Amino acid sequence: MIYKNNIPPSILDKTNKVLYKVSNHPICILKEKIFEYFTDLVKIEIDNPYVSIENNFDRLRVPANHPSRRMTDTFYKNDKEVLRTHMTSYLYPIGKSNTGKSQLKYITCGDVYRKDAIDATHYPVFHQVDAFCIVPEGVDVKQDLRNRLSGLIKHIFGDSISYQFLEDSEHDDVYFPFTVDSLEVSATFKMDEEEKQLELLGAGTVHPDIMKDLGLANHQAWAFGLGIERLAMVLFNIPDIRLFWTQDKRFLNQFKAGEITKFQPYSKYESCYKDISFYLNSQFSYNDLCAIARDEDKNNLVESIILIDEFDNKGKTSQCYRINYRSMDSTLKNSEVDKIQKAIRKRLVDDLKVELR
Ligand code: FA5
Ligand code: MG
Repeated sequence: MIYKNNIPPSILDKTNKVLYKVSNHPICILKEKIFEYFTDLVKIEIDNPYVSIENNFDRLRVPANHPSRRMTDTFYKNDKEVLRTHMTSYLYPIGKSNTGKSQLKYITCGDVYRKDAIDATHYPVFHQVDAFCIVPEGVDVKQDLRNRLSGLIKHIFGDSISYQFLEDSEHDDVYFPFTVDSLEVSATFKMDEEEKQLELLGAGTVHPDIMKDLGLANHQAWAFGLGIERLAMVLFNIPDIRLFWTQDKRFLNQFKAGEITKFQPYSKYESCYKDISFYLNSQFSYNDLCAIARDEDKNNLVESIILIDEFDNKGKTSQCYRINYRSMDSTLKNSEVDKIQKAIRKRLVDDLKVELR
């Protein structure tokens, strides 16, 4: 597989924003709050978001043919480097750097990049906190991890949140190639009068092969990675993940360093939608549609892409997607929306070979 640069300008533009260091931004406020809880871990921040394919995937046992490696899922700089898709990509370089001293007790934070779905809780750039901690002999690594995570959630939310541990022994989809005894934590909370369930973090015991690779074969360590936006949306009551990137003063001026306050909604700019219907072929995937939309949507106007209708006709499957448009920073221009929609339609035919209806 030859990987070429597939990083559009709209994404490149995000790589020097370092929101997690802007002290009155919700991302940074929450990061500080999380860091504060882990007093025993060394804090490490690496601003350069480019990492080697080896550290992002190979060393973490991500199979060579795993879908997350595709050009439609990951931003490649070239055939050696990617925009980090998770903050776990430092496990090997940091863990290995102190060979002999096994200093694997750290917490890190940074912006990560994925060609993901487009909706109110997914964004191609988001922030993760990742932590690793070697436990002393005799300590139950699983129990220690669960205690720490419960403690963290209490530290952030107090008792006002209900959360669940989803264990890999009970849920097949809870899986990370770099951990065993993996688990996820999800939370139930109310937003806009609606009860919502949101995945907050993934965690587990670092895989024995990786410990061996680090020269720590006789040790055990736990690790976890959480999405800051997800927690921040609940904590600050922020309804749309794109707001974290707005330049609107009505958003930015609401928050103060070190303080957790509820977001006061202000009137949104109006939205509009355009539907697109087509007969699928076997190649088509929703992710490819999102990837195309993201490419053509240079100014982040696409708010969501939702499947609204599907039917079978003479052995062919037809789907209809609704593309919702809204700008966070200005009034939509019809001509701009039309231009994006037209470009998406064209690329659906040219690249994905679907039959438009
Ligand atoms: C990971 O990225 C693992 N590296 C986490 C991990 C670390 C597991 C160490 C075990 C040990 P996952 O892809 O599930 O896992 O992402 C972690 C969290 O990031 C999710 O729980 C979610 O809160 C957040 N997240 C994932 N995708 C997005 C997205 N597109 N937008 C916003 N937040 C996201
Ligand atoms: Mg996940």
